[in-house]
Amino acid sequence: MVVNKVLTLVMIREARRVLLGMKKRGFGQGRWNGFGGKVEQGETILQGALRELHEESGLTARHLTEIGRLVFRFEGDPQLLEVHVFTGSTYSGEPVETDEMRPCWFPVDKIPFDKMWPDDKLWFPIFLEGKLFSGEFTFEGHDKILDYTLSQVKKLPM
Ligand code: 95F
Repeated sequence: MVVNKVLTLVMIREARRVLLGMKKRGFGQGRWNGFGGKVEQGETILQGALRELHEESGLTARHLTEIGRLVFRFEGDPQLLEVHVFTGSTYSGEPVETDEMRPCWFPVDKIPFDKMWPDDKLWFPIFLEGKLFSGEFTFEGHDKILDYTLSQVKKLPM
């Protein structure tokens, strides 16, 4: 039986800038993205988000709040990826480069969409407005979105 994979994605957001990491290896290598990854057995989705943020960026977030729910289908792969998107603005520590990620602050009007997953340019505007969103994307390979739905929502489903 195919079990959907649950992943997290964390964007640290200050008033005019967002912290992204350049993925140095593995899935999404060569692209800027938030911090995140697989939720492990025995941890909640929020705990997974906090752990991955710390492992990949060196930051300890004080509060994270879930702002989006994204489901990805890659053509030919039966497994759906369910990504829980979080944001927060209060943290301790300073961003550090790790084996996995090279962190960098980007002004909100200079987000490097041409070096990010192609869905990001679609939902980032909603995120930057401080609103909640929910979407589903079907990819062909890693560069092409075949079809998608995306909407701003009042609440995220449990
Ligand atoms: C974005 C993604 C993906 C896509 C990669 C895996 O960790 C969670 C984030 N992630 N992030 N913005 N787009 C298509 C691949 C699922």
